[in-house]
Amino acid sequence: MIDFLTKMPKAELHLHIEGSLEPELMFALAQRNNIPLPYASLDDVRRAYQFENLQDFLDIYYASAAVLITEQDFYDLTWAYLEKCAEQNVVHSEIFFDPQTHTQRGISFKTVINGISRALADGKTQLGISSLLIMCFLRHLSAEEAMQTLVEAGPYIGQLAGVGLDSSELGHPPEKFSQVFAMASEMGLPAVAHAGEEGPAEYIWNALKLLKVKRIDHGVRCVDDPELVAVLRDNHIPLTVCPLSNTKLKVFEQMSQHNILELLDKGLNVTVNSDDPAYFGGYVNENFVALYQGLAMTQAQAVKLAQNSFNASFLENEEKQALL
Ligand code: ES4
Ligand code: ZN
Repeated sequence: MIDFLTKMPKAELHLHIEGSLEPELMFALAQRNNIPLPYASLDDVRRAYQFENLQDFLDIYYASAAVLITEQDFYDLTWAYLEKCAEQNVVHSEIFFDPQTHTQRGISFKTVINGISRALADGKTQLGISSLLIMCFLRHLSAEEAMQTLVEAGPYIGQLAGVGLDSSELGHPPEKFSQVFAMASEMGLPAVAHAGEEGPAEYIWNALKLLKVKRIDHGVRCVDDPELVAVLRDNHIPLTVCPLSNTKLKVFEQMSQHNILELLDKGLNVTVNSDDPAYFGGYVNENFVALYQGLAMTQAQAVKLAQNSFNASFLENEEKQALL
């Protein structure tokens, strides 16, 4: 089964590129750029990566991003992720990046996007991996700052496939960003948003109604509202679910309690994704293996989840066919 899961072609739709920064690369970049780290060893890092909730994780995740300075750093980060994709037969990836994490500390938008984009272009030619880039706004920052970021992205709009919304969910509901998402839509960018990870089903409703999102990232709390589940199902709104992330951040105490297969049974278009693989214990394949080991996922369910990942992608139909 594990061999089957590895070989099965998959798409990933929920991956924060900053969350793919492995401790080894973090140490190497810290040294290259002369940035102090709060860790003396890899063991120290492992001890630090024990989270009680989303905010515990985010504090460490933003601090670690401080080692990313040059365009080459963003290239190296992205390339390392693409090499993992190649190993795991992830043939298409829709990648989030958080420009504000970097512009806030004086790194230019151009440095960030050029480094990531150059690696993605090489990923296509050298590894045969197709990819799209989704720019996320940090919801703990203001709507004005998100709007400024969207304006800054203007010259690079051809390199973007959409916009997203991430970071601390509770207290930062979708409606805070209604204007920003309306502007993005006018610019021709489709939207996704994290909703219903720690936040209530109401945030999923408002992401749909007010932000007009095409997909919900996480969305596992939709089960609290049967009417919402019906709307998600009838409108074929995909959920990009991240099983290892959810157990590491205690959205579910244990994998055996995760509701992804229940959502699949209800007819929802759910997909399996890694979120922040360097922090949560693995890439897409490790997530599939965890569902097999923790939830007794069958081969047929795995195939369905992988098919969903292509169907839920922003690829055109002909592009999807070419990958299958
Ligand atoms: C994130 Cl797991 C998660 N949730 C919300 N925002 C994020 N950014 C990176 N990982
Ligand atoms: Zn996420």
